[in-house]
Amino acid sequence: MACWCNPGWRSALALTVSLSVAVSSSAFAHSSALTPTPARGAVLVATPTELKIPFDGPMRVITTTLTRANGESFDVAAQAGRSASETLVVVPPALPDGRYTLEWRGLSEDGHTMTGELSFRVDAD
Ligand SMILES: [Cu+2]
Repeated sequence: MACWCNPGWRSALALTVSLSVAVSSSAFAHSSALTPTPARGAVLVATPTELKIPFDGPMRVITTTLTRANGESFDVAAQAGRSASETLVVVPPALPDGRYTLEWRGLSEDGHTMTGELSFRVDAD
């Protein structure tokens, strides 16, 4: 979870981008992501019907990107809400087995850019 209004966080961001999942529960005082569905790191036996990321305040999600570990990307941008919402819902296409990361970027209610990600695995076999 990144909020650009915290100078200390801003300077540390470059070092911690890859650890955004680990720090997502840190106590930054802005709209932040709550427990997603599926859970982070979940292993699913089928494509999830939807990916849900609730927030503790209004978030206007601007971009969503779903990528497979092999670099393949899936078009889910149209699922990003244009107005502020307290839940991001992404309906993925049928996903072959693999590890996936959903990355999102949005504007918190205070106007600051927030980012986050949700990783999971699909293993139908
Ligand atoms: Cu902020």
